Parts: sequence; C-alpha cells; structure tokens
Amino acid sequence: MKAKRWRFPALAALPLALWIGQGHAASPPTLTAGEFDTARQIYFERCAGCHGVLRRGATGKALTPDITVARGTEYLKTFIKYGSPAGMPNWGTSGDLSDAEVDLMARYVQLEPPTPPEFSLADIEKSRKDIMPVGKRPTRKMNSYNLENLFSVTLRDAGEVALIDGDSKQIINIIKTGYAVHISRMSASGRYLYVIGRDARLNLIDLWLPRPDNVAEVKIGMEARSVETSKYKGYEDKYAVAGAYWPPQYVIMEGETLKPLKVVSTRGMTVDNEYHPEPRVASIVASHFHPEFVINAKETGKILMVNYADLENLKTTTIDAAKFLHDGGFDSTGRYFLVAANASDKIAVVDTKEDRLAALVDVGKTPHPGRGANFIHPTFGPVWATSHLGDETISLIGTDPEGHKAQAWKVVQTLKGQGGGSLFIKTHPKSRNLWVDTPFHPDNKLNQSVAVFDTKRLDGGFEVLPIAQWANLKGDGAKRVVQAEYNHAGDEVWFSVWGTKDQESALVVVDDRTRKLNTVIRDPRLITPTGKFNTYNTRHDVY
Ligand code: DHE
Repeated sequence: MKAKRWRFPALAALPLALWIGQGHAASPPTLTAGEFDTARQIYFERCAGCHGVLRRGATGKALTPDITVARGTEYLKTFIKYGSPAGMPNWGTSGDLSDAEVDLMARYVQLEPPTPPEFSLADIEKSRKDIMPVGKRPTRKMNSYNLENLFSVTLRDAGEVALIDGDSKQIINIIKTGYAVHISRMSASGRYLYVIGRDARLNLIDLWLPRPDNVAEVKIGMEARSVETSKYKGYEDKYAVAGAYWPPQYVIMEGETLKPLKVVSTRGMTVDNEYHPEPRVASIVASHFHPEFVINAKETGKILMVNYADLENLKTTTIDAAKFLHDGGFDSTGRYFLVAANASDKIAVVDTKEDRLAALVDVGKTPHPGRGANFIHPTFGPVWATSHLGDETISLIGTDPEGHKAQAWKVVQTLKGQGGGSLFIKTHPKSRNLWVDTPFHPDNKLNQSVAVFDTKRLDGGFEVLPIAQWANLKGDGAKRVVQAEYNHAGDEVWFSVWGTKDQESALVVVDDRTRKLNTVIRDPRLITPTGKFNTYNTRHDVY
C-alpha cells in the first residue's frame, strides 16, 4: 500500500516563524527537509508514545513550540541525552540516539508538529492480507507444542516476535510483524495469537499450524498499542478489537480474518469538558460479565464499555474516570478492572459487572502497572499492586469490597522499591514473590537489576537480583531489565535484558522459589527483546 504523506514536511526547510505563521519571542531553529523527515521518523519511533503525535503531552510532558522554544536547544539536548529519574529515558547515554540525533531532536521539537493523515475503514480493508484463508487452515492442532506454555516475545527493533517453547526454551519461530511490536494477546480458545506493532500493523498467528506463523495481517491506522479479543461466552474467537494512537480510533474486526467491521473515533470532550483532538486508545480488555470491550481513551480520561453483541446498533457505556488512562489489569476475580490514569497519579477502578466507576484511587507519581499484580496481603486480604515511573513507591490497593470492605479501593500499604523508572510489576497466584523492574531509571545499577519482595513478609524489604549481570552480555550499551512474566506453572519467571539493536540481548529465566538463575536464553535472533506474553497467563488474565 502506498504510504500517505503527512502534511507540512515540504515546508520544513523554511524558518519556523515563516511556516507556522507567527513567531515566538526566542528564535527557533531551522531544519532541512531531509533532517525534518529523519526527525519525524525518530519522533514516531521513540517519542510519540509518551508525548503524543500532536505533542500535547500525556505520559510525557507537552512539547508544543510555545514551551520548547522557550526552553531552547541546549536544555532540551541535556534532557534527551541524560533522561530524568521521573521516567524520561536517557536516550543519549543509553546509546539509542547518537549526539547528532539528540541535537536534531532538540531542534525538531521546537517546530510545529505535523498532522498525519486519517485512516478509514476502506484504507484498513485495502491493507488486509489473507495470508492463509480460513478454509485452508488446519481443523485440529498440527504440532506437539504445549500451547499452554508458549511465550510470544517482542523483538522491538526487529519488527518481529520470537515464539518460544516455555518447556524446552527453544525458539519455535521468528515471525515478521509490525514495527516495534507492543503487545501480544490470545484468543479465548487459545488457538490464535494477536500481535500489534507501533505502526498499527496487526498480525494473526495460528498456533495450530505445524510451525505457528502468520495467517492474516491488517493495518488499523498509523500508530497503535493495543489489541484484545472477544472473551464472553458465545463470542469466543469471534471478534478482535485494536486501538489506534493515530488516528484516535478503535477498530472491531472478524477474529479469524481481521476483516474490519466497525471503526469508531474517540475524538471528543475530556472529563474536564474540553475538546481533545487526539484521545489515543490505550489499554483494552475483554469483559467476562458482558459481551463488551473495555476501551481506555487516554487523553479524555473516558472508559468506553463497548457492547459487541450488535455492531449495527453499537451500545457504549461511557465512564468518566481521569485523564491519561494508560495500562492496567483485572483484580483476581476478573470483575474489577484497574487502570492507571498515569499523569493524574491515579488508578481508576471499573466494575465490569455493573458497568460503573467503582473508585478513583490516589497513588504515587505516574503509576505504570502493566497488568499489575494480585496477591493476598497478610493483613488486608486481596490486593492489586502498581509500581511507578515517577517515584520508587509501590501502591497496594484493597480489591475485596465483600470480605474487606474498609480496605476496598484504598491504598492499604505503600512499599519503597529501588527507585523510579519502573514499568512493570508481577506475581503469580502460586508464588510469594513480587517482582518490580526499573528499566527507565537512569542509573545502570537500577535499570540492570530487579527488586523482589516476599508478599508474606512485606515489611522485610526487598532483595535485588543482578539480572543483566547474570546474562553476561558482550558490549557496553544499555542492558535494561524489563517485564517479569511467569510460565504456566508459576514456578519460573522470565526477564528481558534489553540491549540496543546492534548489541547482544538475552532472556533470563529465574527459579521462582530459590530466586536463583535457572537459564539464559541467548540467540543472535533475539534482537531487543522487551515484552513477553505467556499464552496461558495472557489468555486467562493471570497476574
Ligand atoms: Fe508500552 C503495555 C503504551 C513504551 C512495553 N504500553 C502498554 C499499553 C499501552 C502502552 C497503552 C497497554 C496495552 C494493553 O494492555 O492493551 N508504551 C506505551 C506508550 O505509549 C509508551 C509509553 C511510549 C511508546 O512510544 O510506545 C510505551 N512500552 C513502552 C516501552 O518502551 C516498552 C518498555 C518496550 C517496548 O517494547 O516498546 C513497552 N508496553 C510494553 C509492554 C506492555 C505494554 C511489555 C504489556 C505489558 C503487559 O504485561 O501486558
């Protein structure tokens, strides 16, 4: 498909004041057309997710010229190069961006942001590839893999996922996907794996093939992060839904073919009743109580309970939560969905049975739970935990309004972890370990290790495991330790040691009981591994 041009680039060589029509007090930099195109691509790959395509800010600060020109190139360069403990990655010192690229980006963000084109249902359908039509697919499982214990591993900068057998630790296949895959999710039956790239390319992988591989592909927009499938009884494997960052919209598709059926824009008013042109679709989960998708519109702070029983007469319950909704997961019963409103420093709790907001809970600075962690607190009963990008705390929230009413939807305890820059927290129903990573902390000691708490002795502090050191990788670039993920049995926990594209990376598997190294999975094909999704745990929301 022919790529659409974004508006403005031809004007990029002109001085800023000319092409945005009015000048700012400080004098803005100029970029050649070539520099502008390079910077626009880097911005898309590295920055847009946090700061927004239109740069109005969300997880990251707003970067509109009225702010950035006043800051000036030198200030911006320092910030981009060294990052901040509040979660801005150290793009320069990590080796991700060269000094020249840091300088280019510091100048680029002082220019007015270009607006990318829209993407209609017809555009989506045009992009669709029926790689193996349904009629040609197997009618039963054609391999001997244990489909309950595979790991889909994001190979971020390779535009691939590695499908790894969790039992043998062997790579089954390296599968081409979109750019910088964000997440993998499972169909209700456990047969299909859905993988979404940042470039909004969605791949459908059939795990029944002799060697699991792509059977369909579609592009649902220009930029995306989320995908989910219909899980309600009677709708298993029927629909998939994907959320786009740009254009701000979600797309409901046939589960087995990815044929787009419905596109819905999320543009509109925020919870503060102001219009927002770019309410990006963040996390999506499938309700277990109704035929509904729970769709989080980041900038408006609205949670959309979209009923997929009748797509012609689409019914949506809109819940006003808080701005900057991002990532989240269910409580242990699967009834309540807890989602970070990250730049609002809150967790919104949705009752998916009654379709209403159960609570807005104040937590630490910029919560970032991934899907969070559920365990039984020794004093307060069932809790769900989040760590934070912006500080070292871990907030434990009571989740049992029946048995522990006084604690429900309150922070019952705040733990202190290693530091800010945390992205993911994880445990397993069979484990007493609570793992907290810190991959975006600028200090290498912290971003190359993980903290682990004992959920039965929370006041005993944490142990630090030097995961990157255990991986024993060559090269001196970044080795960020990111995202714990359990195997099906809940007795092993996997970590990515995320290096730069041109350096070695690995997966480190830790024995959950002893907290000792079990094995290191290394392979030249494991380029920039980040997220890992165990088929069973992802399908059944076990975390
Ligand atoms: Fe993520 C989940 C968005 C940066 C790895 N990330 C999510 C979700 C969203 C999101 C909306 C929830 C999806 C869902 O559950 O449906 N992530 C964003 C961003 O906008 C952001 C901040 C910037 C960007 O440019 O994309 C961002 N994310 C990152 C990374 O840099 C990470 C660490 C590495 C990478 O691969 O890009 C990263 N995000 C992940 C992972 C999950 C995720 C591994 C799923 C965690 C899980 O356990 O479900």
